[in-house]
Amino acid sequence: MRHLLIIGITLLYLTSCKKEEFGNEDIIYTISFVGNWNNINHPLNYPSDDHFSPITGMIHNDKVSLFKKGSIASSGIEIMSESGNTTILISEIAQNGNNVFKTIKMSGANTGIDTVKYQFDVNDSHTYISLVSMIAPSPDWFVALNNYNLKPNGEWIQKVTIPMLAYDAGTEEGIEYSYSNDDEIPKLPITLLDVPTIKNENSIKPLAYIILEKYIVYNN
Ligand SMILES: [Ca+2]
Repeated sequence: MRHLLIIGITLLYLTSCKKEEFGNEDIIYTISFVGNWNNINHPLNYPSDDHFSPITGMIHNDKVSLFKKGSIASSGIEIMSESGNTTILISEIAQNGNNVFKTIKMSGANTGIDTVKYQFDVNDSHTYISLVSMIAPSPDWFVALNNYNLKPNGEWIQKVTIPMLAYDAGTEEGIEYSYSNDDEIPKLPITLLDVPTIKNENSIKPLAYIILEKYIVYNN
């Protein structure tokens, strides 16, 4: 009985110590956007002014999406993919209310192989990340990480490298690296990009990767 009491008091002491010492946990991720778009991986007509527009997205739950493959692009996705301007896309993200925890606003990559870093926090109600960035110059092409769950099976991912997929927004014609093209009328659904311009050996090599790494901050 006495032993049980001592064990009980010891456990209570350790538990209270841990709380006092470490406090609440904040889950933070560092994110690296790593460009992989160059004239070796994608040699056909490679442009001299290659870059990625501001990288924009959100931390959210499973009730909302930044975009859906097979659906018509929103105005925000259309303008982002055609010009790189994300003003309307950011206002669309805000319209999701409490389904979105954070809006991500990263700078663009100055060349196709630049790296851009950022960090963000998450919570148990908002475990998904979505990101887009225009492939520039292009008609309406963008790279994306769409609806990626950072806490599958109840555990936060420690570190992961994910290839971004390339999409055609379906809003502008053209198969070359060019800003000036006719509009698609009517608009076509968003599809995975399938043009000769950035194909290599019959497959599209990733134009960029996202690296996500978790760390924990303790608040007293
Ligand atoms: Ca297009």
